[in-house]
Amino acid sequence: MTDQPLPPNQQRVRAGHWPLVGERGPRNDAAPWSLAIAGCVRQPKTISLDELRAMPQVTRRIDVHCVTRWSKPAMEFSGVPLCDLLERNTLPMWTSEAKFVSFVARSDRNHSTSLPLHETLQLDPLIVLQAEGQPLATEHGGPLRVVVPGKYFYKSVKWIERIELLPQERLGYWESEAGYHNGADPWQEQRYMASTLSKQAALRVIATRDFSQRDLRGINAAYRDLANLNADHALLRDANFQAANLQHANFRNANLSNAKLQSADLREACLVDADLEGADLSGADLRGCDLRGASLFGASFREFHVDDSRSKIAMIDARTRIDLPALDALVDEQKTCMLAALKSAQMTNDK
Ligand SMILES: Nc1nc2c(c(=O)[nH]1)N[C@H]1C(S)=C(S)[C@@H](COP(=O)(O)O)O[C@H]1N2
Ligand SMILES: [Mo]
Repeated sequence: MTDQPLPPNQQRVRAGHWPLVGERGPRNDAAPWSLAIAGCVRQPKTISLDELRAMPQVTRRIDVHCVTRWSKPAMEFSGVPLCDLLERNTLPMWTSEAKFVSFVARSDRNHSTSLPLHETLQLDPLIVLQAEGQPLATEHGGPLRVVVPGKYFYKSVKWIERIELLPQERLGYWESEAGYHNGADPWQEQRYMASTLSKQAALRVIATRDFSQRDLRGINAAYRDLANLNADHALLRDANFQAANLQHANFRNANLSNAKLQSADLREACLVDADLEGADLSGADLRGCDLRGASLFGASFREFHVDDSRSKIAMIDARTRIDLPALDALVDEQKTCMLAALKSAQMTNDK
């Protein structure tokens, strides 16, 4: 099972490692846990946690693929199949108006996501109570979460409290707030919505070299000269900076998750406190670059899926600043390569 190929541009996390993404805990609420099924149903129902625990449990191995490019294949989850709760095999509990399913969390922002009903029935999500043989940890959605096979993990809501059947689509939190693709198919790389920025608008803002505070998701700035760019607090998720000149650029606190920075020239650039989750920095020039406080889950510094001898590796020197503990967020092969690069940079310095 572990030899199966991963979806494009995903990387396997270290064994025993399960990254924490998004909200860290449920809403503070003394009420006992339960799951409500409501909306276009013949009869709304609420199932208590104890009732869920008493129902027949199934154990399944499900591949987890996060949009920020880490994967954890064949995780073992146990719980109750949603289709059992929806009584698919007896008299379905939904009415003919039901076309979509919205999953709502018991969390401060009422985090949610949704799927078309027909896809939900095909994918048969699991209402999970246990992961890897243990009760589900609170930060991973315990005591109960949804796990939807075959979709990026943002379709799997932690601390599920309510499942609503709807006649119309109601976009979820990441899909409406952050431009995540509503399809979420990892095999088709449906990560983000296409950028809404026109090419002309992109060129205009590139000419100003001031991206600070702006929402420029998905902007295409590949090969551009953006030396001294100010991108402080900019929203640059999924942006393309391949081979761009970004010398002395300021990306402090910028969101660069899944940005393409392959072979970018980031000499003396500031990436302090930037979100680099899933960013691709392979072959980037990071000499004198400051990455302290940057979040690096799923980031890469070296090309993968190519033979070792020719893979492009980020360039660093003794002035590159990076928190060693932050490297723990990298997958094994990336961490090893960065540690080796840091060590040899240090040795050059010592001479
Ligand atoms: N309630 C809630 N569920 C959520 C999220 C969230 O922020 N809040 N984030 C989603 C995303 S983007 C991912 S990748 C997974 C992460 O689950 P984990 O922290 O258990 O790895 O949860 C998903 N479900
Ligand atoms: Mo995610």
